[in-house]
Amino acid sequence: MRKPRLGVAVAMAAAMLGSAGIAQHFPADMPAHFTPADQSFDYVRRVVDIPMRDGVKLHTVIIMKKGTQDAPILLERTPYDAEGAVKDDVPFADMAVRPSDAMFLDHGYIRVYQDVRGKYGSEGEYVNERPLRGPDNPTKVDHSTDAWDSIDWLVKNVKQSNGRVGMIGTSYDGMLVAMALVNPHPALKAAVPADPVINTWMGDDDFHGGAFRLIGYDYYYGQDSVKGSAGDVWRDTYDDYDTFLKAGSASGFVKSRGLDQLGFVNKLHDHPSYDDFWKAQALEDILAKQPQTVPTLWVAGQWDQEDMYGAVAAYEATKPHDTNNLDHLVLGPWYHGQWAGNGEHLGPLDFHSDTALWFRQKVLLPFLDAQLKPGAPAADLPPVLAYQTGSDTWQKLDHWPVACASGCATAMTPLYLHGDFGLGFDVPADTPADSYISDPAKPVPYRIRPILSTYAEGSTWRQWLVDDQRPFSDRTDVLTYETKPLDKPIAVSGAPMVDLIAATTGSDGDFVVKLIDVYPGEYPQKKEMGGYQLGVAMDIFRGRYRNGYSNPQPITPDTPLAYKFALPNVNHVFLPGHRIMVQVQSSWFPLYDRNPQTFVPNIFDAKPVDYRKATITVFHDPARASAIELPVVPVQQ
Ligand code: PG9
Repeated sequence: MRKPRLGVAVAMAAAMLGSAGIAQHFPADMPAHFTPADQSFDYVRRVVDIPMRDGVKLHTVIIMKKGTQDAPILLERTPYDAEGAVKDDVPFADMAVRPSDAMFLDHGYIRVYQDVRGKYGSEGEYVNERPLRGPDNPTKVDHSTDAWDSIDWLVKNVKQSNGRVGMIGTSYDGMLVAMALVNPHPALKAAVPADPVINTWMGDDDFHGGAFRLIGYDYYYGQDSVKGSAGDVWRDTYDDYDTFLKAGSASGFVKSRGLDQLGFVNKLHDHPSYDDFWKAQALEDILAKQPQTVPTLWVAGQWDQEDMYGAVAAYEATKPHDTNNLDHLVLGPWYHGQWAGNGEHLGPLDFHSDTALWFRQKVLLPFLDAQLKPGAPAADLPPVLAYQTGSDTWQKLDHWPVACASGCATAMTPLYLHGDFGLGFDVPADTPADSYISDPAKPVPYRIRPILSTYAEGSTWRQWLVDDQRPFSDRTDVLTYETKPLDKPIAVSGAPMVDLIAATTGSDGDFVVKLIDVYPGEYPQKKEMGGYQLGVAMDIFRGRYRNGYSNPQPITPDTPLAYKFALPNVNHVFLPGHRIMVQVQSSWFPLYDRNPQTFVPNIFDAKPVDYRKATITVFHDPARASAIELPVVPVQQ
């Protein structure tokens, strides 16, 4: 081979050295795996992939303080990122986890977080709220078996464990606790389902009174379109009132954003009524058929804007079969999940102490210690611990509800709508009915506009249930009734029942009824609360379901008909000088989809032509008395 010229030779040599030559001289600054030097940290963090019975491995993070021995495990299963729940780059356990979890680590617990199938680090398929095995789930696995397999592995493989496991979680995670109570592992000794999703059709996240909660679409997009989190569905208007009005029906919104690629979004559309699909999953019914073996603390928030139904419904369903008094209910003055945060305030309400911290230290921890630490004292816990809003006191109760229509020691007390927009405990005189026009083109907003998307920065979603209802009380499409100022306190403990006699010119329609505590016009204790209209219990009912949630039927136009439905549970005292108010309206947008007010088979698919104005008439004469049945109870001094 002939020798190349010098210049060419230099160029060839440089090319031959190529990237290998550079790599030798410039090693990468980034190691393949960085291992933090964490020897001085006061905790141990371990990440494991736990095999389930079908071979799928679930990603699990275990954290405990160094020196932890013979300790109980507190397990949380979640679709919201187990690794994200435990930082790995801070030196102290108390900084590595949420403050509410730090308490457990400080008290010698082993805290475990696990990604559910198909989310974040876990293998397998993600099915939203995967139903328990049965008609809606023909496979061999569900969240009950996954909890069982995980607990089994943990007690056998975490050498610091004392063999006793508790489960805790809020919302979706609370639902996972409730599911683990179905055929529970013998090592599961305590359960804390907090604000759990128990029946998403009957009053938790997706439907209330048969009306569909449009705001769930951000959640399903965020959770179900990717393995991690996708964030919010895109918007081209700042105000969600405009966004959803522009989209038309729920299906209009779904199609405009491509959400029909998501399995659960389609299931919602295909099952608008309370059919066998939902009935088979109703956790309160499933649990009521289970022998109750695990001490359970159901935690509910009076102003839970997401899952206000679940905890109380599950407690009420299981309690009659709970011969060993294993079940307890705590009802706090909280928004969704606030029990784990700061409980001094909610919106403008000031509780004068941290109700959530008190609950965690004085109720939750003693309850778990008693079940999970052999030798710990029994917790002094009544069947029901309910915060009474209005008086701002905790009350120990023997049962829940205290008053109800049947089966309670105390019966309900009707509070009647009167003429001249009055409200009182007497049967109304023969007064003419009141009417309003409900226009689907101008639905009543559920919050003051602009309404930011639910989880957007700056959104007041968490506290909206305590928003001042005054801006709505004088709308011409809202009927507002109120008592005179009270001369003595009136305490309510249970679920108020709406008993409305109304007619509409349409063939379908919604009724939103709000039970409100009106503060005195001047309120020296807190000036800005003067005249405040505080929603105590508010909900919606879709008229097509007046003969049953499985039986949608058109409304006969222009005919007085009875609309009966339950409002959320309350434990409240209306104080002297306050008034009780009831507001009635026919939309609550865009929290709930608009009722077209023309009967169509599936409201998700309503066409523009179906949305029509209707005149609604509410009656209050002796033969057609409309009332809110209140669970009035003696005032505790
Ligand atoms: N309430 C939330 C949820 C929304 C939709 C479906 C399931 C759960 C949650 O906080 O988990």
